[in-house]
Amino acid sequence: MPVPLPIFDPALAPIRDKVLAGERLLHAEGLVLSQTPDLFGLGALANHVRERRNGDKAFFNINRHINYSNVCVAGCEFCAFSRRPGEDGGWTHTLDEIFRKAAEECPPGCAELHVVGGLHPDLPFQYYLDMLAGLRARFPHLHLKAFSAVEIDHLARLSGLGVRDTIRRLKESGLGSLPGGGAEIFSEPLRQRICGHKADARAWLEVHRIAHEEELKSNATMLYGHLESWDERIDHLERLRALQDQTGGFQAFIPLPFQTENLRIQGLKGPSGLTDLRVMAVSRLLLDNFPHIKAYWVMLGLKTAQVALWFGADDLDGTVVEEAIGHMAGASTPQALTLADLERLIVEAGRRPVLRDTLYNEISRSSSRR
Ligand code: V47
Ligand code: SF4
Repeated sequence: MPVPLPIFDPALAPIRDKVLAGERLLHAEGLVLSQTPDLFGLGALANHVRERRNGDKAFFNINRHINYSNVCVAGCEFCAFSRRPGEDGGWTHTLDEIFRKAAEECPPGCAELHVVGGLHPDLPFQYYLDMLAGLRARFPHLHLKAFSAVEIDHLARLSGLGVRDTIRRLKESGLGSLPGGGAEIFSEPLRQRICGHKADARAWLEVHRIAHEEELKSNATMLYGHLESWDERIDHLERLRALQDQTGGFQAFIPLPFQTENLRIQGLKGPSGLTDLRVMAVSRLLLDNFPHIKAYWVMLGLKTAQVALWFGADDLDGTVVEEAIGHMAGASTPQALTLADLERLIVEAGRRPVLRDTLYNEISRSSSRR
C-alpha cells in the first residue's frame, strides 16, 4: 500500500504512484511537474526521494574556492567574472600566489580546494600541472576539485593531447575530481546564443564521460532563469541522467540560478524564489540516478537554500571563503560561511548537519578540528 503523500493537483497522482514505486519519470511528466500549481505537492514528492536516498542528512564541507585567472577567450553572455585578454580588470595569479592563498586563507579543517578559471589563451599546460603538483606537495590532505569540463576541453586543444591524455596528466599531477561548471544549458540553439565560443553540449558530456572512465568523480550544473524553456531544462536533465546511467560517475547536481548584474546580456530578471524551488524539486525527481542535489547557497541565497533542503536538496556546499563568479554578477550572499554558520542554517531548517569530504565520506567533527 503506497504511503499517501499530500498532493491536491490530480495531475500529480500518477506521478506520485511512479515516485513511490521508484520508477523513472518521462519528459512529459517533467513538464507536468513544471506546471503544477501544487508547489507543496511537488516539494513533498521531491522530499520523499531525497529522504529515501539521504534520510534527514544535510551535507556540507569545509572548502575554499580559488580562481586562478579570470582572463577568458569565450565571452559568454551571462558571465560577469571574465575579462578578455588585455582588458582592464583581468587577473592571473602566479603559482606562488595560489599556494599562498591555500596556505594562509583556508579555514580550519579545510578538506577541499575548488579551483576554476577562465579559458586563458596562452597559459601553458605546464602551469596547470605545476599548480596541481605544487598544491598536492604542500597540502596533501586537500582534495583538488579543479577545472570544469569547459576548461579541460580548452586545455586538451591547447596541449594537443586530446581529452583523455589531458585528464590523465592532470590526474597524475593531483587532480581529485571535476566540478560541475560550464554545463549552462545543453540545448544547441540556446547554447550557441549565450555561450557559443566554448565546449558544446556534446563536448561537455564527453569530458565527463572520459573523466568517469579514468575513475574521477564529477558534478554537474545547469544555469537556469535566463532564456531557457522548461522543455530545455528537462532535456538538460535527461542528457545528464543518460550519461549517469552509463558511467555512474556523477556525485551531485547543482542547479545555478542566473545572477543578472554586470552582464553582456541585459534586461533579464533571473528566476524567482518559487522557480528556484521548482527547479530543485524537478531536478531531484528526474535525476533518479544522482546521489546528491546541491543547494549552492552562494547563488540561491541563504534563505532559499534552507527551504530547498525540503524540496529535494541534501547538500549546501561549503565554506567557500572567496567567491567571484556569482558575486561579480550580483549575488548578495556573504563571501564565506563558517562551519558554525552552515550547521546553524541546517539545524534551523530542521535537518541533520553532516560534515563530508568531496567524495561524500562523512567526517567526524573532532577529526576536522586540526
Ligand atoms: O561554470 C557563470 C556559472 C559556474 C553566472 O561542482 C553563473 O561542486 C549564475 O560551477 N549566474 C561556476 N551562474 C559555479 C559552479 C559550481 C559552484 C559550486 C559548486 C560546484 C561543484 C560548481 O557558474 C560557471 C557557470 O556555469 N555562472 N555566470 C551567472 N551570471
Ligand atoms: Fe569564460 Fe567560463 Fe565566464 Fe564563459 S562562464 S566567459 S567560459 S569564465
